[in-house]
Amino acid sequence: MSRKLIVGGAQLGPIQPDESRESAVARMVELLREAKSHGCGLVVFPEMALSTFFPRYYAEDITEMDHHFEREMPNDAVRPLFEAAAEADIAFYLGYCELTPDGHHYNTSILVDKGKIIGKYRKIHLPGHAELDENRPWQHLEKRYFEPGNLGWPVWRCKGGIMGMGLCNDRRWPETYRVMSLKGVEMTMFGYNTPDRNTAAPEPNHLRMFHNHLTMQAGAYQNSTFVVGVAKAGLEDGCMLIGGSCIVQPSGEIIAQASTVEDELIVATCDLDLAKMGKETVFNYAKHRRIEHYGIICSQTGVEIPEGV
Ligand code: CDT
Repeated sequence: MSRKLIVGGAQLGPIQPDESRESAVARMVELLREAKSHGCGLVVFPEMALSTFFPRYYAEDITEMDHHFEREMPNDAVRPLFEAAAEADIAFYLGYCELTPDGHHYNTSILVDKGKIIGKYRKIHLPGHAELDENRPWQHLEKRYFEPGNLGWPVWRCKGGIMGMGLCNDRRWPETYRVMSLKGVEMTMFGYNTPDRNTAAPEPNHLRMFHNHLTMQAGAYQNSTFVVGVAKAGLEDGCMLIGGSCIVQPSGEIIAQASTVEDELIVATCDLDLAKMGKETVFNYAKHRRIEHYGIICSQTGVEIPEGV
């Protein structure tokens, strides 16, 4: 059986603070239709795809930001996306802000197939700061508004492959990839919102895009997985977010890349067996990875992969 999967990266241009969820969802449904016309079986949307990147704003009372959070998924505003994807038989990754019934706030992504949520991830690496920093032109208050994710890095069977999820800053950390890779991940998906400058340090701006691709290409190669990284991009309320959404194959090469900072679909045919090849040769862990000599114990080995639908 062929393990070729046509994958779409559905980059979104800016979502301004006054744009409604319904409007953002309509834009995503449009990209999903385009993906259908390319034969996509899987589409990846950005981190926080239903709202502006609100951690750039400070609120003393954090509940003032609760209107950016989803209390149920899907809800009425998001249901058209679930329905359009189910009708098109397209699985999708969606990043959004989750407010649980017992009051916990997470930066979350879900994997949806056939209209059902088959996987959920809550962001572990929350960048930025927790208190107002008046020296910055804008804030990055993820540590204020979110709790660290508590679900680990599971993987799921979907569309003939083994899928994993991370969110934005997670893509910069090798353990994100490695934990999922130890569970056999073949396609690792990230949504991101990355400002085009580092307001915490004097770093040349061009490094933002360089590091964006460097980390995902290295993660793909060293863990023999496809990586799909999808941006929310462009000028959001005075803050420029980089684009550069891309699909990386397990060799580390980029096989599709966005050329705008607007709504844009990128597409690549991904032969999932390419991930298998690396796992059986250069990165055959059982053969070459001698953890008894590293002096570390990895508690993540041997975890069973739950069956998807
Ligand atoms: N959303 C997100 O995680 N953005 C970060 C910005 C880092 S600067 C505080 C990123 O790693 O791209």
